[in-house]
Amino acid sequence: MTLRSISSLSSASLIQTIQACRHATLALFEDVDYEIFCRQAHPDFSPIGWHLGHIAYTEALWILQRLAGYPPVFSEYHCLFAQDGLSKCDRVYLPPIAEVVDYLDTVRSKVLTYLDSAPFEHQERLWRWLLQHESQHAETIAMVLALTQATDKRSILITQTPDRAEGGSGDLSRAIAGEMVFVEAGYFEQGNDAVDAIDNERPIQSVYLEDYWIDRYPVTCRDYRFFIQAGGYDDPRWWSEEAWKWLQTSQTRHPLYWVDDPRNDDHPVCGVSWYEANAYAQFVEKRLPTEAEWEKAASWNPTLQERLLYPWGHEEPEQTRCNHQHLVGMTTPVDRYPQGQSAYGCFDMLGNVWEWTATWFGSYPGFKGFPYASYSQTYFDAAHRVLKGGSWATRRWAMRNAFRNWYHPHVQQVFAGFRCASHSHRF
Ligand code: AVJ
Ligand code: FE
Repeated sequence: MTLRSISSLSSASLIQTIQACRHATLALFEDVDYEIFCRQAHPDFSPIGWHLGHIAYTEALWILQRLAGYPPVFSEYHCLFAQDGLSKCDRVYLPPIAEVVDYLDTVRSKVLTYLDSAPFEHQERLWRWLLQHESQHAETIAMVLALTQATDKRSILITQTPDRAEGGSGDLSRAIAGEMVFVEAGYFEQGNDAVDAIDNERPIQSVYLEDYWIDRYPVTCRDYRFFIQAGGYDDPRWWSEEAWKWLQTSQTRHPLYWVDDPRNDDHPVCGVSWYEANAYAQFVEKRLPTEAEWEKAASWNPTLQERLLYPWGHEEPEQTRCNHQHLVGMTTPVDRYPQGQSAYGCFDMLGNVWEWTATWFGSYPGFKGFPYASYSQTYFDAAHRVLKGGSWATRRWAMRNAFRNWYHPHVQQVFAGFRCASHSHRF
């Protein structure tokens, strides 16, 4: 059983990569005015301007202060942009956009100067972490923009827009509902110990899984409409007590990015909470997969007896394999990427929409926090569920079979859908 390691970066390719990542981050702000920059679109999320400043703060702290040993810069921003500085609702008092962009630029130019002579080979893990840190905040920015657009119809970015949606192959409507693949019982190694691993992916652990079935495709809008029309949101059978309470309080009647148009039928449902995903799974007499089941269906090649970094193998994600990195700018039909299939024949394991799993976010035995103790540790609280796979807005540096995302089960804002699993296959 081998897992080939990701190729190591040279400092020249690192520079190219962090610059490309930054360019994409700033591009998100092209049509943003100061009001949107500072607006808290939802109590669970900070304003996008805060995320932008926090990206610079984090780069300055970990590279300029900790690695390079330079004195602190822009001390007046420390409390504002630190992850543990202010509560989310107090993050709305921000400097002008141009000043925050200047903060980013100033920090970056010092970072590039430092990189000229930095002992890069010994620091690669931290640089890779930083790149993924910016990538994740950039996706949150895209989410908050989508949310802003959903609430006040300012057209900045949209997830499922019928006038741009394209249908799939056409066979999908017949093939899709309930199509599952079989995964045989056995031991499986879960996690990632390569240099790009985030602390919560380490160390690799061996888990035994029984036989199971898992959906070939994520649940589509067509599938999900059936649940809505069958009165799924009014039927307490599908919801736990806690989920039912959330449903009544939030008055939710459909997914957040729901656009009821047949042109979206082959697209994955996007913008569901874990509660909605779980309710749908109950409704179709299935269940959500555990994280390990999801990861095995994405990673394991039973013919080669080999574990793969990506569903298709070891080559890095690109546009023929999956919908990611804003290359399309919205969801795509779930059968669009046959070249991205896993060895078991699952489509869209990476990209398009994040997928909720049944698993509570927690540590693997032997966990060590990096680069700071509480990066993941704070969230090992049996209150967050694991999401896998990445969305159409996920950058390629934070997208792989082992990557773990986490959110509270009530959160609807993530570009998230799901697929179901089952111990037996009755369909
Ligand atoms: C893993 C996306 C939930 O944004 O809250 C960023 C990642 N942690 N900075 C988040 C994170 C610290 C985290 N998520
Ligand atoms: Fe952060």
